[in-house]
Amino acid sequence: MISLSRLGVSLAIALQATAAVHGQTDRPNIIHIMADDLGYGDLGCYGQKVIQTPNLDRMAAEGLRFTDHYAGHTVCRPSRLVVWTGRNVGHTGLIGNRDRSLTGTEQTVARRLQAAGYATGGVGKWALGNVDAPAQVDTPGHPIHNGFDNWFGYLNQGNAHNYFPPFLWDNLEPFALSGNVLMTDADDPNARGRVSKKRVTWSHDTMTERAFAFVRRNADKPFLLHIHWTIPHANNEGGRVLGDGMEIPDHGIYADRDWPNPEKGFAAMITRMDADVGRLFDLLKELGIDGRTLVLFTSDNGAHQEGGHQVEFFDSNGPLRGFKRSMHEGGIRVPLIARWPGNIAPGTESDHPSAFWDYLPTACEVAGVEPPPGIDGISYLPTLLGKPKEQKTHEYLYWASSEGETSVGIRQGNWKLVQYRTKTPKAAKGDATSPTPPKPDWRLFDLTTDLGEDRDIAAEHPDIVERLKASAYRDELAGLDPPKDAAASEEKQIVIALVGDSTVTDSAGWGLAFAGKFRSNVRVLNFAAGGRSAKSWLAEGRLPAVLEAKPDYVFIQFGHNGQPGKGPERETDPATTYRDYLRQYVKEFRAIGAEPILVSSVTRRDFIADGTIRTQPTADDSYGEGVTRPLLPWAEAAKTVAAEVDAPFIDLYRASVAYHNRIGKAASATFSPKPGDITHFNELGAEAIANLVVAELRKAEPKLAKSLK
Ligand SMILES: [Ca+2]
Ligand SMILES: [Ca+2]
Repeated sequence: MISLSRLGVSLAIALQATAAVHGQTDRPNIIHIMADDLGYGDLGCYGQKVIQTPNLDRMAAEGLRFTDHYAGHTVCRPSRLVVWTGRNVGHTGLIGNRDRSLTGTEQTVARRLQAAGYATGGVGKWALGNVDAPAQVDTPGHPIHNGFDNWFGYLNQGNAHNYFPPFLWDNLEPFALSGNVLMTDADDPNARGRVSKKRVTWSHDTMTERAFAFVRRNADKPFLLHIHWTIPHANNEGGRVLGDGMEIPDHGIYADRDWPNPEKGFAAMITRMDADVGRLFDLLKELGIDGRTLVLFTSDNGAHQEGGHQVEFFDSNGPLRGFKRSMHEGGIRVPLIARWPGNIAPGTESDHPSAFWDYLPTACEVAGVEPPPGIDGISYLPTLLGKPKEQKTHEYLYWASSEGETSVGIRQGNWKLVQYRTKTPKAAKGDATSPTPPKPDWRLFDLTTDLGEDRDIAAEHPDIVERLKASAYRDELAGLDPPKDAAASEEKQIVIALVGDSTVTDSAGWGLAFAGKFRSNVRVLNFAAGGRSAKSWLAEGRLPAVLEAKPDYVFIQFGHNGQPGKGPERETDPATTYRDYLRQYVKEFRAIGAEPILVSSVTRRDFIADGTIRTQPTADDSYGEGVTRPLLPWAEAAKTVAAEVDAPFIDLYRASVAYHNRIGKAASATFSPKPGDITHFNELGAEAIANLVVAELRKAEPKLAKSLK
């Protein structure tokens, strides 16, 4: 029998052991290196015969090489969004290089680790908060509002084509790159501000030095560093203007080769990047942190054929079919090398099918941090540690693309399903001269016998085609066409009603953005009306329409509007009156079997920069005529009633105060329709607040949260 004291001792030992793995000082560093447009076949350790990559080959020899790792997407921005959020494109909804900004509410990998005390830094291409001018820079999409202490590099994805830009961003400040001068429209209109006429300082070198400086600066504490290099991507505009889109100071060891210049430049970029990887490992050893630093090396999508580079010149896609913009393996399968001396066995290899959305949970597990809910990723730490039996696997992997001739890719085990578009983009727009492919089709390949996806065997295995399709349709992933099938429509339909003031409306509030968060089995009906208080909304006879709609859930949020004297029955309810009305609302909705969800109002106008919750109104909160709005008491009323009647409560007040404090006034201002107004939103603001509601909903009502995308 174990005595209590013995149990105490073993417990203490167990706790010490945990602390040794995840203690403040011993927590491992993570360096995530990502090249841009580097193909599966571009490295020696992945079969490259010509381009020299001795340092990455050694990294693989000292660590683990994944043979079946996939990017988040086949082009830059959607792939990066997957890295940051741990969700595949079926859930991020971004399936092409369209503009997209983070809102400062996403639980990025950097935010997660930053909150756990990690120093967080990044260099390279950001792409999810595009800005050009200093006046625009402080947006909620900026890395510093999404978990990074520091980001040095490009914010604008298009500008990142130019490797000799006049400046890069150091957080919110422009950092001049000496000697570089942009072409103007007078020089060449095709330059589009992305080609330089004076090319002196190569951005890759500056970003690399900044990455190394970050490592030196943070060597004595746990850190997360993203080195998201921009090479060997082409300068597409430079290719058109100069005839060579491979921008590099010199061709190094390839200068004398009998190759076209773009191929010399392509090879030279990879070899130069490889040398920087070698320097990074030298630095980790010099600082004595080599053994407690996990380094990952990958590429954001498959091989490119741009700027004069031909995929087959060096066989950049290796044995795979297709390249960037394809749902075939060559567009999405990428190298992943992991090195972590003492933890990862040298010279090992894994064919565990994994993807970019697995990075976030892996990084969280390595850091001893809980991953956020609602992600698609599965940590591949067991694979890294040589414990394949403990490795959880994906039911399937999914990609969808709005670019190129293929639109969807699904991998399950050895099977790969690729959907070809029914029509060429031109034909879809009604151009009769554009050739239409013979058949809209799903093509099936067996990767174990046909890695090059040469033989479509869909006709021989209709059951497998249907099974893979059914999984994606069941999960209602973005990019599927048609959007519904029988399985999805059989699911229980849920109706949500929104009741409240302007902050909840589709036009000025979070209603519309919130509706977009649910799968198609949920209908969100918006009954909110601007300028109403809980009392005036009811007095105007709006309740019967909600009851008729037979909602399953009703979200109720008043507390921002209700200016006195500006319309029939409009008045400002004191918090105590609001409380009484909420009780009545709850009774009405419960009577028809609907579950009320009480939401506290968003924070108003101003917020406190030290993160404290304001409980007393100031002069700024006055609506004039001597009426001053109560602040927290309004939200507290919702909380009180929720507790009384045992209804779910979403504390949007605290969530929005914390959010505004985190991103700061300048960034907050970018999502309001007019300066100083933080209760009415433009699209970006509505998205941000809807994300807060969703995050709180996951905690408050997990049953309904299951229907979120
Ligand atoms: Ca890319
Ligand atoms: Ca090939």
